[in-house]
Amino acid sequence: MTGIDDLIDDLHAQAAADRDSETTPEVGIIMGSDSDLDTMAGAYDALQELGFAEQTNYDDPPEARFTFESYVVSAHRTPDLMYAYGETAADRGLDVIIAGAGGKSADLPNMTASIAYPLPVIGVPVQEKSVDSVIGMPTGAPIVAVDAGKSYNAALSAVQILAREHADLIERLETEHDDLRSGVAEVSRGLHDRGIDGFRNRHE
Ligand code: AIR
Repeated sequence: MTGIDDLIDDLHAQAAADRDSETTPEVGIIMGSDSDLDTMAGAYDALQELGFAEQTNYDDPPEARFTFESYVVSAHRTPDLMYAYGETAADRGLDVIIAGAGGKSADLPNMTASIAYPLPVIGVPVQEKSVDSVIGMPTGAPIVAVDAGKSYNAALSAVQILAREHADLIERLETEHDDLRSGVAEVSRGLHDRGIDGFRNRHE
């Protein structure tokens, strides 16, 4: 069984390893519980669509140039792991963190933002009732956040941040946006040309 101390030790060892930034994940996805996974999977979908690969072994990066990693880190059950993750994030090569938590005490995003500062953290309130606790930060302690459940947008925002440094990501974001526009065009024409009944029954 993996203990929390082992996870914490691994994070510190990775931070000390001083790896080339091309071999480390650019984006870290963390969530308060594995029960958040369905909601946080939107970030996974967006990153995959933008050509990011998941790095599951820090010492053995995938071939893709851009990668992300994912962990469960609970602000309340494992505050020591949260602290270690935030504290080592920049030295481990991360450029941006996407942090999701649910419930009324959704403190992982806001606390990680404070610990990892000045690394940007994008908070995802997993439920509507989590919004206030994710975004309610005092002056001088910033967090960027998306609406409840919008982890897909959190990933797009993360890639927008990365794209300031990596021009080829701009093109991927533009292609993503063009696909979105084509999708609207397709349903718009379908709705108009088939009419409402025809559109509703189009798969029959
Ligand atoms: N949570 C986990 N540790 C601290 C907090 N606030 C959040 C999780 C999840 C919710 O509590 O992010 O959305 C319920 O977690 P669980 O594990 O009981 O399903």
